[in-house]
Amino acid sequence: IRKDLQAHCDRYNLMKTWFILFMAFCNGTAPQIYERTDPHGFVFYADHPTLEIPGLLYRSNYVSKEEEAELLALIDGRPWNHDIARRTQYYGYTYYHTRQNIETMQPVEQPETHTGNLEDMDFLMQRLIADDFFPVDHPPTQVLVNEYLNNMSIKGHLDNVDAFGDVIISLSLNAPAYMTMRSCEDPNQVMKVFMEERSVLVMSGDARFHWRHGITRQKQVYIPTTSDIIKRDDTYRRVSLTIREIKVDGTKKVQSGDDDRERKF
Ligand SMILES: O=C(O)CCC(=O)C(=O)O
Repeated sequence: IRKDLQAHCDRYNLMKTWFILFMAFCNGTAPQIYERTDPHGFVFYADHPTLEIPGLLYRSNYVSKEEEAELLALIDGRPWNHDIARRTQYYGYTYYHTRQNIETMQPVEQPETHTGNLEDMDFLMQRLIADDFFPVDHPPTQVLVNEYLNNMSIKGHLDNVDAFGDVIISLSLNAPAYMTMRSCEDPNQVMKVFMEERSVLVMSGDARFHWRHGITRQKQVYIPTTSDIIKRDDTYRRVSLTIREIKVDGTKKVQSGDDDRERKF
């Protein structure tokens, strides 16, 4: 009987081990994420322990849950553009997508309010200026809203230097994601930075001009603060606000003959 019991226990333990391994496989293994501090002393999380990207700042909980809900209600009450795979909206000035041969993305007239008024998000713009992220004489003049469902991505890119100012800010709403930062000079230098919902990621200096940023396709997002894993499945929805100063005179309308090798979608 003892032998039988022992065999039974061994079988049970083996099955338990396989079950744990199977669950770990299904959930994906947690990536190695490091707690870091940005140059202003604020904590951020990244998959590299030491790599420094000058000009990269992070603030968690930059907007409150109430403000997040208000922004989402405002956005969801406005029409979406369906020109590309993910839905988008513009507040303030529209950017002429120089490499996109899509007419609706390159209106002949510059409409000041393509989707919505930037004034509707004024509290946020004023906060970003008060916190010195944008200089007073170069305030943000455009917000591009991107909606990422499932495991939608945005290819690594530099924002057009002729069209946009020196600071690019991404505010995450509703769900987190990782921003992949890759050095233009040395593409082997790469770091994924965690963007929690309600946080802002600020890119200026090198981070804006010498590092590409993008969001890679991922089936899940690891939350370093809780060790939870969020699935990027049909339930996932991240809405981001890309906040920038648009240099209206610097934008370039599409020319026939422009190629689209640098397009970012
Ligand atoms: O969704 C984001 O956080 C990034 C969006 C972005 O890079 C862009 O709109 O150019």
